[in-house]
Amino acid sequence: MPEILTGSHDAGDARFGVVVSRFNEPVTERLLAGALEALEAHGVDLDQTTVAWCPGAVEIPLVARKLAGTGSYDAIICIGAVIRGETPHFDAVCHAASDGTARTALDMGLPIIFGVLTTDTAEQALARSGGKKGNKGTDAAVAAIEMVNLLRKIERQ
Ligand code: INI
Repeated sequence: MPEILTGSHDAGDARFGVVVSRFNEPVTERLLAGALEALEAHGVDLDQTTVAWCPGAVEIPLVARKLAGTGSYDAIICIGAVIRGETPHFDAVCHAASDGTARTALDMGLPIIFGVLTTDTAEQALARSGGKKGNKGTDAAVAAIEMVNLLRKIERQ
């Protein structure tokens, strides 16, 4: 029988940093609210949580890297909203945000969770930030908790 490793959704004593961008703030503040609610619901003490606001999605990876470098967090949750309809350089912004967060995770050996919406329209972004299609901020927070627990299990092997 193979050994199966999974990460639970019980946050325990884990500490989280959240990077959130101001661009499309009506959306990102809803994503942030979803993330913080989920962290609290899974046992995180929000007094031990840091939220860092940055200008746009392009800036998220550097802020995530700086937070990760402090050694104070078990995972970093990145929150942003890139909307194609309002973004001539949509692809460039999306790539900078997604490649940068992925590289930061590998470089720092820490879960850096990509809770950045990339949608064609503002309506789609609102639907995914606490509307009909759920809340990507909530999903990102739950993924962060799961990853912390999975990596802890692997490190204990
Ligand atoms: N940043 C976003 O987070 N979302 C967007 O939709 C967006 N648009 O539309 O351009 C956006 N641009 C700003 C970018 O992230 C940087 O802040 C800016 O280029 C300065 O580096």
